[in-house]
Amino acid sequence: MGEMPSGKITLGRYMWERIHQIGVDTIFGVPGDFNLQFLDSLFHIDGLKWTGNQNELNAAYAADGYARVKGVPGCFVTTHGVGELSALNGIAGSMSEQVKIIHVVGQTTRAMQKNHMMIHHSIGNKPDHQIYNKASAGLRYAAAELWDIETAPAEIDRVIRECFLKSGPVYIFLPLDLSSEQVDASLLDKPINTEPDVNKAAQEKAVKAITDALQEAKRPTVLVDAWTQRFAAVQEAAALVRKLNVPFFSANMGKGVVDESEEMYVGVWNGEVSTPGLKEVAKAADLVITLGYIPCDTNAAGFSRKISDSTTIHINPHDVVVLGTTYPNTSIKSLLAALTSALPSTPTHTIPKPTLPRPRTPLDHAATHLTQSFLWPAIENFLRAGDCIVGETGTSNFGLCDITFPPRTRFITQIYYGSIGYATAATLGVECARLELSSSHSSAEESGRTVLITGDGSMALTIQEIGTMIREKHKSVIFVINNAGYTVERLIWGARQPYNDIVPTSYAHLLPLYHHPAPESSFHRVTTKEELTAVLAKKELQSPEHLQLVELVLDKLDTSWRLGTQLAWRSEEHRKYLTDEGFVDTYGGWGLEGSAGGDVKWS
Ligand SMILES: Cc1ncc(C[n+]2csc(CCOP(=O)(O)OP(=O)(O)O)c2C)c(N)n1
Ligand SMILES: [Mg+2]
Repeated sequence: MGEMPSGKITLGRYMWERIHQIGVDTIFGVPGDFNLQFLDSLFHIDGLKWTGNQNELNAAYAADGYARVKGVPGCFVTTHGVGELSALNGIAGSMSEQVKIIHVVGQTTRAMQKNHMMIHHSIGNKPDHQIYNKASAGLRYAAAELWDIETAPAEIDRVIRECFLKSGPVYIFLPLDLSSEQVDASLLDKPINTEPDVNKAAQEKAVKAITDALQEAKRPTVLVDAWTQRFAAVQEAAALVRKLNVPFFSANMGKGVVDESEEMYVGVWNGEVSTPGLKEVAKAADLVITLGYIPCDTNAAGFSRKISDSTTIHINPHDVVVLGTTYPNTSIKSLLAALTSALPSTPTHTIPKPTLPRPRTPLDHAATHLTQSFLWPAIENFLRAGDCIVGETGTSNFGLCDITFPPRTRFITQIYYGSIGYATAATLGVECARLELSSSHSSAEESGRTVLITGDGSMALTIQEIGTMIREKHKSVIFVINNAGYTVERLIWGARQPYNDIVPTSYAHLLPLYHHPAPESSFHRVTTKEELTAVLAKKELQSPEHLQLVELVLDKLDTSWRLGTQLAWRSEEHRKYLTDEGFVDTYGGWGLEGSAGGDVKWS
């Protein structure tokens, strides 16, 4: 952090100083005439950097990726109306997935607002300039609707604190004229308290209830999920599973939150869509402790991970539910630390780690062309410790959930909100954050790489952000699955319908379009298994000096078994649809034992 300013500073400067103080070093966004002046003041702050985006939706996604990796809010700036509205889908994703975001909106001046002036970007003859602010009201935890210079600094501080406590988006609406008014720089001396208040009495009660239940249990297990990461409790979760020393699992969204290289880690417990043997081990538990659990369809295999209240403890971000009884007003990070220290140093349970059956052999193992069943194990071998893996909605997320991650992996993906295009633009923010964090590592190997795996349909939505990555000299490795369209949608409905096709794209032209410095050696097209093996071994991908783009040509009816099985599980009719349409059935029978369809009412 640079020298603290003294005397009077503008409100714009005050806002950036506050945002920088909480650990934000990169600001994303798109300029507009209602934010330009206060954008200038961020360049006066040592260590604070502007990374402009190709559009506001991408800015929101990039800020989201940044926040997930750095553990501090992602921050981006837009302009009145046109800019702030374009970002809304990204903001909703951060709301849905509990990602800390500060969205700064440069608004029209207060005089323009009071006089309902017909300023560009407004609607009607007597425009309400706050109409766009109202549009985002349900998609944020707090908003500083700044108007008065006396209260503005405290309002900014309030929403920054809320951003940490709620772990989600907050807004700062800043009328352009107000941004240049002056406030005391001494207000910066006292840092914003971003820690939640801990109700010790509530925490003690909850810890006691959990330890009592653990005493009773013969075969407890733990299921780690993503809110643990969003609410900054990763280390506490790792300490807990180590001290408990019982076999534990992750949900799809919780992959990599606790290292998969941990001694007692078993794998991804995804209800009926789990590798053979795994769900039997999970079901044998007489007590399940969930950490930061998200039981949505895409994270619970179509609601097929049945866990009953009477045998479950949910440790949620703000409360704990022990066998159906709720203990409110807790905070996951502090609670996990207290729980771990309350456990005996010699583990109560001695449950050996289960031995699972050997991996199945895919029916298409003899094919020479590239297949999904060959791709994912190859990606597993390619990944290494410290990598940030960004996965996209589509076949790629399901493939990624099928492989084991090396230590210190961070998995960035929107499995709940699932807005396609997210992953490509988020990759920009992920790499910015990874580089900021890795400046403390001694070697490039230790700090890993940023690896994006996305689909052709998804990438099309946000493809321009690759230009920003090239401009920023990022060295991320990007894999795009070219399977001629929306395969995941084909699996759901309309296998061969034209609405599931996309515009054929020549990926070889992408890097030159954005002035990539070495496009020939950085673009790789793969159609066979042999080519994939050769490309993954190249030094350009192992230790990239420039951004790398790998086009993976796959059949449009090929899918990762996890996705096929999740859909086949819905009903016998759907299983038949998949077979009749000729989708690749990796292991036969769609990987299901017995008949499909649970008791979920889908319609
Ligand atoms: C913004 C948005 N629009 C539409 C959808 C619906 N949708 C979900 S997945 C998908 C297709 C993804 O295709 P692709 O990225 O090519 O992945 P594939 O399954 O082919 O690997 C679509 C259109 C969505 N989730 N988000
Ligand atoms: Mg596709």
